[in-house]
Amino acid sequence: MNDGLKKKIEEKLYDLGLNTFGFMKAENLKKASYDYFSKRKERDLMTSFEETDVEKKVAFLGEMPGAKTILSVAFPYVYDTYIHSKGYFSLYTLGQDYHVVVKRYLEEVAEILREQGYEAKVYADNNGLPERYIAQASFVGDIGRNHMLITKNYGSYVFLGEILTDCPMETRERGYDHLESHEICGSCSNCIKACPTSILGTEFTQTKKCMSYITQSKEVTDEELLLFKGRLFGCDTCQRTCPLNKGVATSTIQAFEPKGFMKYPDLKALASLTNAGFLPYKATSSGWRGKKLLQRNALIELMRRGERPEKAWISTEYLARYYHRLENLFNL
Ligand code: B12
Ligand code: SF4
Ligand code: SF4
Repeated sequence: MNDGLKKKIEEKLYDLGLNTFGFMKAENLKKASYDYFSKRKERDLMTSFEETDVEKKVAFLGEMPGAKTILSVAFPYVYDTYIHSKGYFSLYTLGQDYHVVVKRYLEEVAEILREQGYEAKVYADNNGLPERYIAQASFVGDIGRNHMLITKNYGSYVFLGEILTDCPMETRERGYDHLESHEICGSCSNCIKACPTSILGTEFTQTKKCMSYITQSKEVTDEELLLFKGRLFGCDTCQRTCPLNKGVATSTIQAFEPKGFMKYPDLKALASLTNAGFLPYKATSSGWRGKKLLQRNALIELMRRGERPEKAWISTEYLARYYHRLENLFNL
């Protein structure tokens, strides 16, 4: 085992201001994943978002055949939980794009392993790893009834990132037998009651009914348009209502500091975005779905408030379609 190297990695993480992390054996993840996904398939719980062939689904570990250890790290992102009453972006989108930020931090740590001749790959979100499971297995936190990974220090307001390496290290880990009991929640059911589309309370299989997914979808139904209720991108309802998020520590990661235009969005500026005007939004975690989605979502909020957008803003056929549907829906 590489106790010295592990200590060096831990020190580096603390130096970077990251104090919530854990290690698990790659082999244990492979076994648990195969077992877990086979059971989900048997129970017909696989979603259309997922690879349904279990062999292919666990192939992520094939990316590094000699992988020995996975490091899971939580990145706190919330500065404060302020909400703008005239349309708001979800808290996770307010700063610089987390895919870029998390990878940048983890690359610094991975370098320590590479310098010693080990392989090290970094991951953040857009990958096949079951990131929440890895984090709970390596004691980074517990999974609540809202399906979020909840840490002691920062509650659920954390992003997750990982390093996969062929360096063997001492680990402290657990299985998943206890997962569905959500012990961390006690008798609370706030999130189940608060969820606008009532999808909590069972295994999270109705992912397409999650408002986070809906606000990021290019096409939505009239019924869904009525559920936006101020949301411009993402949904925080099941986290805002969670008592385990009260009084938690805030982020010190500067890149996640909320940008003014995200914290206090100007709906008119958003609805009439030009390509150049979109660039600052593109650099945040709300950018990846493109300009027209942000314009469409601003239009929804403006018209929900009874305001008529200027004709010049309805610059594409896509926006015109939504404009006419919203006119009818809100009787404008
Ligand atoms: C697809 C996706 C979505 C989809 C579907 C979500 C879903 N639950 O499946 C949508 C768009 C709806 C979404 C929404 C959000 N997401 Co998202 N999403 C993902 C993504 C890319 C894949 C998730 C996935 O594979 N789901 C399939 C199911 C099976 O897994 P799961 O819910 O993640 O975790 C369950 C399993 O671990 C399971 N489990 C139980 N036992 C076992 C045993 C084994 C062996 C295994 C493998 C699993 C397992 O229990 C867990 C809880 O239900 C992950 C990144 C990643 N690679 O993991 C981010 C991720 C889960 N999302 C994240 C975030 C921040 C969000 C939002 C909060 C964003 C927002 N504010 O709008 C919401 C939260 C909604 C919610 N209550 O879960 C973070 C979560 C951080 C955290 N603290 O938990 C992640 C980890 C991204 C990241 N790197 O930070 N997301
Ligand atoms: S993010 Fe919103 S819609 Fe999705 S589960 Fe949580 S409360 Fe429900
Ligand atoms: S709101 Fe209550 S039930 Fe939901 S995750 Fe938080 S503690 Fe658990």
